[in-house]
Amino acid sequence: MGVVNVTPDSFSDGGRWFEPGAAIDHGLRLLADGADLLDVGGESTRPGSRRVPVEVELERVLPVIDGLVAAGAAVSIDTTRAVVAERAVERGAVIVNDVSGGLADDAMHATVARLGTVYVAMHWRGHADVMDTLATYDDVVTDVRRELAQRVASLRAAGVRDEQVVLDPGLGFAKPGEDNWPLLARLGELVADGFPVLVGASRKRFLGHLLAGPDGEPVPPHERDRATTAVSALAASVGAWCVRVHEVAGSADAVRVAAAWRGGRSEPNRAGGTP
Ligand code: PMM
Repeated sequence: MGVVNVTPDSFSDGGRWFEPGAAIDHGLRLLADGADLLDVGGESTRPGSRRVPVEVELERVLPVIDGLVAAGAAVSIDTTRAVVAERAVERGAVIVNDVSGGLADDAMHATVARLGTVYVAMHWRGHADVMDTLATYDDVVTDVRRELAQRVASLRAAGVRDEQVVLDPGLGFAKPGEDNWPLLARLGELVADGFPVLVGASRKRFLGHLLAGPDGEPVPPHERDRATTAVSALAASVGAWCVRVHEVAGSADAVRVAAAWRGGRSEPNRAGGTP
């Protein structure tokens, strides 16, 4: 899944693809790099960021969805708002990616039941302006799995079918640095819960801290792509269904390596066979 942020302020690529034409071109480049899905978002979830009005979110994402769907892309809409999800699906989006797992909008689960699309429920505890204050866990992996199970119960109660549901541990969301590593180390436990799992580690702060030099300064987001690729390979090797990344080419290779590694054999490239 390639990231197409149509925002002026996302932490790693804010402002770079803010014009619809630039965002569409960027999405097409990610497809050429091997993305199977493009995740279009119009609201930054950067720690500390403020919400944008719904009209602004719609104005940002709809023209970009139109352009990418017209080009044949499978698009997911990255939103916490039911109305944005609904309008995006009307325009051809096939997945609703909700970083709040439905907690930000009471109407979301019923909307997804009606739309019938795949729905990514991410682990979340609060909006970006407060999430850093909500990061208290007994055991982060157990707590995240339990809270995701509660999201699944809410989805079922709203009439969403299990086949629609993808779960995501929500790396970096109400999870400061060190809390992210147990979630990756024990990703197999989440996979074993039985739903497809999406992992969004791309360029996140905990990777910047991991790669810090002797001065302790985290490396900047655009220098975190090699580490992101490593996460993609490792996540895929324990059974993740999808990795959400800004730089696609490396991760596309990584997940193919992981698939061959897991299967003990290589599969021909859909684009025309192994070279
Ligand atoms: N992370 C971001 C945005 N959307 N969606 C899912 N499902 N999982 C994530 O981890 C996730 C997400 C934040 O990253 P960005 O600001 O670079 O898009």
